[in-house]
Amino acid sequence: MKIEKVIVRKMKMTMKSPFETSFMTQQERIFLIIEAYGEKHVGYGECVVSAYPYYGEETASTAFSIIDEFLIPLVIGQEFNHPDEVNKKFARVRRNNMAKSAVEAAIWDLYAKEQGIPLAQALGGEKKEITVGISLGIEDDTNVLLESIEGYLKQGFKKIKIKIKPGKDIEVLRVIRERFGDIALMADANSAYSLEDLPLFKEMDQLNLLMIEQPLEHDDIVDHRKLQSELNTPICLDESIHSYDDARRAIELGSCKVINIKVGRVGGLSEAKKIHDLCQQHQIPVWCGGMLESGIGRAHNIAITTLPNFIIPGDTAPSARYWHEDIIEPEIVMDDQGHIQVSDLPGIGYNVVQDKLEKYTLEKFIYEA
Ligand code: OSB
Ligand code: MG
Repeated sequence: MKIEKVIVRKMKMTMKSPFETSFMTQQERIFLIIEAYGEKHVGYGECVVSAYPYYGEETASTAFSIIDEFLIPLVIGQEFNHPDEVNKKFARVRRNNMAKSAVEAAIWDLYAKEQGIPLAQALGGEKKEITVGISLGIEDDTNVLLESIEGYLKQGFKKIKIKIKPGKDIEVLRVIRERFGDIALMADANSAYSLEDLPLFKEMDQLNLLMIEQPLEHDDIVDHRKLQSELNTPICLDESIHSYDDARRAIELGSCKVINIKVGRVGGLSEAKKIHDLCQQHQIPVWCGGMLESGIGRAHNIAITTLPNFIIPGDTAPSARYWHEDIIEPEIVMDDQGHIQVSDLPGIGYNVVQDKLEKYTLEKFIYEA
């Protein structure tokens, strides 16, 4: 497979409603879409950045700069037998995982299309459908959150994840437990706490949560180990895991019992698969996290979730939860049991609608071999 041409688009899409986390509120999504052209097909990848370096250090501008200056020169005009080779080529560039992942994902899609097989199959996945939950932002009024949880449970979502921050945590979780009983419930702190909050986590430990996601610092695995040793509730790491070796070290230390695999955060599908396999060997269940993606990133998430150790419902909710209109066709839909069917069409398995892609494109850059 030769990469004949690459197009990078700076995109802007506005979500139906604002999404509040412990680090910011966002409604406008600024991100990148990559198109990788072979002789006959085009593969798509999404760079799951935002305009701000508040979740991780990358932004749409830094990712564009790394892709433009360093990553495209490593792939343009090059011949690849398999997308795993892209991951190896990019290894010399330190970090910048969301930038790497976007280019690599486009090449994975191109590869699967050239093979005439679904991306899920190219990755070694066997599930025909995946099961998903929903990630809900912080609400000023807890009643608003309760009403929306009620609606999402009726729609069929199999896991409720709420965002927490200091002052908006234990009480909210308690009220949800009281109202909805034994639902699959978890909390994501996005690094808003420290070990000094141990008494708070001890209380949370009484609520039978599925897990607590990334309670402590974004780059920590030592304090998380201390916290995990004090709790029965599994700790799930998100921000702290950027690579196979990060996952290996966190598992070795006992810093978590679950890992959230985000393709962008770990630098691509090849690395995500390696982390999946490692976790499977160590009986660490994984699930696929989300970054408020458009349909393109969402399709990649569905494909990786077909691997067998993605046991816990992920954050890949259907298109309509985020967008008035998505840029793919058909949109991603979920049945009333929280299932999304895996497409059996080649590559990501969804058509990218050209006029919608153009409609949300702020700037477009073309690279030719
Ligand atoms: O920590 O998982 C996170 C969204 C943006 C940045 C970080 C996170 C999230 C989510 C939303 O939880 C997941 C989604 O619905 O895509
Ligand atoms: Mg998270």
